[in-house]
Amino acid sequence: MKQFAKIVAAVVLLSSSAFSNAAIVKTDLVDTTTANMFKVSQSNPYTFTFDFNDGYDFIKGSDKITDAWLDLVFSDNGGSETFAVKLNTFDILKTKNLSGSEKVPEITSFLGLKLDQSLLTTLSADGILKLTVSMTTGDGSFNVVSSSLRAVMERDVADPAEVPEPMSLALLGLGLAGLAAARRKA
Ligand SMILES: [Ca+2]
Ligand SMILES: [Ca+2]
Repeated sequence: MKQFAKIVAAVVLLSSSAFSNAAIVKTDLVDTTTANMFKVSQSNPYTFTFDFNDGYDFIKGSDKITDAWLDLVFSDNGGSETFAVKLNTFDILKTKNLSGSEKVPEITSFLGLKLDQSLLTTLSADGILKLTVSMTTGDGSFNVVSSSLRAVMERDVADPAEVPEPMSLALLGLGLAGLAAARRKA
């Protein structure tokens, strides 16, 4: 009887792994804007809407976005200013003066700003996030060179290659039954 219980447990384990035919497929999504040196001043924020519904293989309500990062590239050619970057209403970056002078304009990059869970949930649900870059102090300006939103999307798919055929399952069952019979005889 003990032996029989072991065999039953083995069959249940094999069946459950044979039937777990769903697979998660990961895809990288990237939405990039070249902002053409958009000039940000106190009266002129830069806005851009990242939208994975527009030309991407993203199924709203079904696919999940599990990770995402914002990349920003700015340039400045002098003056003292501070700025803030929002995704929707969430402050993702607040920083001090960008370096660079009239003689030596400089490019400053902020790469891999990781989105927190609340932003991931929103992005996952809507496929959309609105970027706003505003100057908070200073009376000059700076430029947005580019901005990118990179995301990892997960989709549950049934993988036909992993679906066992009824015959092979039946053979497996017969094999195990045979094994059990052999053990009982021994
Ligand atoms: Ca400036
Ligand atoms: Ca500056």
